[in-house]
Amino acid sequence: MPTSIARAHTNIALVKYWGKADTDLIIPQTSSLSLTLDQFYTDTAVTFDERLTADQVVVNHHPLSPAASRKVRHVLDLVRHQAQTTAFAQVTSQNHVPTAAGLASSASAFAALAAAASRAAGLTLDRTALSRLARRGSGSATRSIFGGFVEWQAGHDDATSYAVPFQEYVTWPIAMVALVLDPHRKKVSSRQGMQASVTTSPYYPAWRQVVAQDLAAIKPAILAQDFPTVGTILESNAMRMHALTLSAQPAYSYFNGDSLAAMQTVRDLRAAGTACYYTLDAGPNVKVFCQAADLPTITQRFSAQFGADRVLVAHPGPGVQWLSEPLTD
Ligand code: 2P0
Repeated sequence: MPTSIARAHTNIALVKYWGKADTDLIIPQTSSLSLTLDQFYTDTAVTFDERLTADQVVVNHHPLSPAASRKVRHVLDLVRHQAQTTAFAQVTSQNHVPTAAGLASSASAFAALAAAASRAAGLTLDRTALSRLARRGSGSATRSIFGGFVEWQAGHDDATSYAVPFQEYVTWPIAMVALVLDPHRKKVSSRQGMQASVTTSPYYPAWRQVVAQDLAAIKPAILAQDFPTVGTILESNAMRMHALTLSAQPAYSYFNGDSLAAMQTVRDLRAAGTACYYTLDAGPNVKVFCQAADLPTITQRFSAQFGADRVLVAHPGPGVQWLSEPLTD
């Protein structure tokens, strides 16, 4: 069967997904809203081949063990079921998320896998179906099918839980500065962490209300390009998500000392008149939401604090696309 190659970009949640209602189908407790980023992406090539005796998954030139490729094989099984084939697949993936960045690649990885694997198996899925398929690999991948501002509508079952574009083509001159504060793998995976928060944090019911309010408030602010309102919402939403880690039993945290220092620098920049706001995911790396005109001030400040090689700049990026060229490094 022919090889299909797809590219998908990472996304940063402005209103976070932190908890599942269904852990098998990856149905979230709440909806969420993200911005797809242009700088960080994954290219994935998939070929189904009757001669293979098992799925073979190679990421950044390294073959994955069967244990490490479990989530990938789960998505391949779903594709095989839909396409009514039993052929195993060769999957070759290149992450163009800077290797030491410690930025989440599961969103781009599973979105690219869903697009490449479905087409390689002869399926023609629309973007809603692709979003549902990507969701079965990793929740945040649901949103990376689309570009720009994207809402993952929680739904209540497999058919109703998928992402929709909120504003796919972004003309607003905004940027996201990613600070690489720790390149290592996180100790508590998102999957473990969010489940611990759902089952043990007494604040979880309040989080559901926070998300509903933040989604309702951030959407008109995005459309109005109201930078302080969007920034204020995304910063407080991130802090309230992280309150679910500190309030779990046992408590855990994704912050390190540099995360706290970077947050303080954002507050200092704001106090000095440069509007910018921070957000963090399930790791210590801080992302700073800013206006493009302020990039020189902001990148200089963080380069002085952490080193220029730890300061990466991204802008709004596109949705999933298929490529005709073979993968390159
Ligand atoms: C998000 N994160 O909305 C949130 C905010 C991290 C913090 O989605 O278990 O890798 O595969 O569904 O998508 C990261 O969790 O978790 C995540 P699974 P995922 O982007």
